[in-house]
Amino acid sequence: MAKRPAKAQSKSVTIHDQKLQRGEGGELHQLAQDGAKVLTTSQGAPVADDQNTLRVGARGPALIDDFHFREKIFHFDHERIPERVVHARGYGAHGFFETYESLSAYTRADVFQRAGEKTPVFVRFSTVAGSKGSFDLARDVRGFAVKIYTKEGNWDLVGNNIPVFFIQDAIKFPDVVHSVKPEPDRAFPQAQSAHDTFWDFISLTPESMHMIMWIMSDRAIPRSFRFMEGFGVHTFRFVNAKDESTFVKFHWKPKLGLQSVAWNEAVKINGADPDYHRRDLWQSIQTGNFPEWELCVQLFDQDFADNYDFDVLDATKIIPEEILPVKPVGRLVLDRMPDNFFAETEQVAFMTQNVPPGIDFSNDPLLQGRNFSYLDTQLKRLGSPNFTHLPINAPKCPFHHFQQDGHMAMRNPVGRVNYQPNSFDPAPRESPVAGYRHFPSEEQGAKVRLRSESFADHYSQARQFFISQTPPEQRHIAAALTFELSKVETRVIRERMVSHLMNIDETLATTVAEKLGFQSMPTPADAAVPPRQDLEPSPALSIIKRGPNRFEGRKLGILVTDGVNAALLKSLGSAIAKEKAVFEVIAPKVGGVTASDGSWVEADHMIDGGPSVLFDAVALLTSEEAMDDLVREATARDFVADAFQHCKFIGYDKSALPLLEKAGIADSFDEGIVALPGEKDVALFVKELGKLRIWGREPSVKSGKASPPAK
Ligand code: HDE
Repeated sequence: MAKRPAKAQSKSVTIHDQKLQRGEGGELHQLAQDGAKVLTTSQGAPVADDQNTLRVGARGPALIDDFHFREKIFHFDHERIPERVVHARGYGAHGFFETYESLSAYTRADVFQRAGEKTPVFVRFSTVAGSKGSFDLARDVRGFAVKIYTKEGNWDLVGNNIPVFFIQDAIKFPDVVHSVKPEPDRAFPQAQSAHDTFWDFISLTPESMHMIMWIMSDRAIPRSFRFMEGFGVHTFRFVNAKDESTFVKFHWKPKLGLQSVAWNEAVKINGADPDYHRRDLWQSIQTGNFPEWELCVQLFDQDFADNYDFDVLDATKIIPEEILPVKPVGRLVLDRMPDNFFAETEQVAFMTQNVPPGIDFSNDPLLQGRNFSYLDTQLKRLGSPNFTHLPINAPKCPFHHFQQDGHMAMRNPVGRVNYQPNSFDPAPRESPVAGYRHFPSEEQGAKVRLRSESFADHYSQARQFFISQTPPEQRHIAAALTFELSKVETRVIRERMVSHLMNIDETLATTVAEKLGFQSMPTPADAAVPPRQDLEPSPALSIIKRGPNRFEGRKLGILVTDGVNAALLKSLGSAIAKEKAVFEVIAPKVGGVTASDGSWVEADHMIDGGPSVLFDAVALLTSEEAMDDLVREATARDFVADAFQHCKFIGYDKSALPLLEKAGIADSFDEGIVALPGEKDVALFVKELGKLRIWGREPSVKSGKASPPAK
């Protein structure tokens, strides 16, 4: 006998004798029998049965009378909107911007007038190349887009975590993006620059060399959004009440310092937790550890611009902080996750052209192109010119205009007047005083398609970036280039790239060539302008030189077994909390373990689910009786071996020595492998975690040679 579909336990309502509840907005909700709100259609009709379609008899055909089913499936079929062409994968949060001091001497932007004033913001971080469902730890630039809801309109500072860009003119944007995206005939690789078309384009585009140095550096694999810088990239203008202009570059500096992961770690994180960056932001905000950045500005006048070594309109160049210091002008705090990812993070529409009075553009050809592009993209993606009606995109200040109608119009102008000029009070009027005034820069010249000669130096700052890095960071750049180019099948592209590297740093070029197995070195690429050798290193460009020296905001992974020393676990936990860091417990079974004093310790992960790549440092709090089993677990051995090869601190109870041995590091102890308790006080161990990595370990790991025992 055919099985009959079960009749749902539908929450039926007696419409004429219904219970009602008043909602937050004063609206009345019908209540089901158990007190929950009654499910309705989008037209508001109460639904009696949401488990079965309407049909003729229990086993008969479906009926088109079923408006509830039709509406539900129709809506589901239209749930997706086009993902962003670039920056498709992203994650956002709400917060506020707090102004430190009045900048009225430079700008009349209302947001910068009063010390201590807080302005609401929404920030969206993103990767660039991958699609919406791609993993977080791609080697890629990160978007750092900030919408500041000022009292004089929304200001969108749509930046990246790298202060330069691949190209100088917006007309090349479709090309660079096409080249990095999956190749069109085969639709792979996803979220990767390591393939022929990207490096083909890059090797034919010398202006990208400075960006290539950044993107092959650890900046492209950040530990979390919380530990990365943001940059407005372009030169903008501040304009004050007297219509005087000052050039400005914007920088966001993370309060907790910069931090990145190792490439081998990134690859493993992508498998273990593809949402690693999302989860990090979610967890830190949900637990009240609100991430914070300082907004800093570099301010300069026309005279500086005229005399600086490079063109300030060229987005492939920076002004080193050592030449022009950065001035902190406010702070950004993210303290609230969106209520709904789609409504806010997916539908937020950033546009570089959103600027309030007092902030203006320069002639940077990339910025000019962006100002043109972002409106199109929002119309395509959100499907209606009324995307500003979505709460996430609407200004939070009063607004009055005569735009009307169109798809999804939610607020048309009220009243009789929808035109200007008009003679009806109180219809809105323009205001020459309060209104946005563009800086009246004088422009002249022939109508040409021409790249300025002042944009021609493509190598000098690439070199400056490279020589500003510490030896481990330089090794990572060489390794990244080698990895990426090893995935390029066309030999001539690899050679072309190395010929560019020769104009940047000869040792870098020869290292990469040697690791790729070149038989001979190519000749250096033709350079439009001879690369300068005299630019001083800029220490501000190195992540390691500006290390945080504290473990605050980081995460320790504690591997425990039955019999874990309860007192040690407790003191480690409180030392971590004192440092304003967090820890998670990893155990053979996720249920937990019994500690030495008989207490039960809950685990956050089983070993397979909590590999050491997810943590900034690890501790092995094991017991002798559990060791026999533990050393036979491949995942436990990987936990330790990975922590070691990723140069992390490893604290261990002496019962864990057999595990260290099985992981192949018993003869390679260094200052980062610390017996607990004993060798060092637990609190001191936690303090030392602030060094984050023992980079000195790296060369021996790479060459497979163990370093000599430290003691
Ligand atoms: Fe974008 N960029 N971009 N871009 N960009 C977009 O707008 C574009 C550039 C950046 O979290 C798109 O809403 C052009 C530089 C971020 O929603 C699109 C050019 C920088 C985001 C677009 C550039 C950026 C975008 C795609 C060359 C760093 C994500 C979806 C001139 C300063 C914003 C969208 C978010 C997004 C165009 C270059 C940053 C297609 C034409 C340089 C952070 O409009």
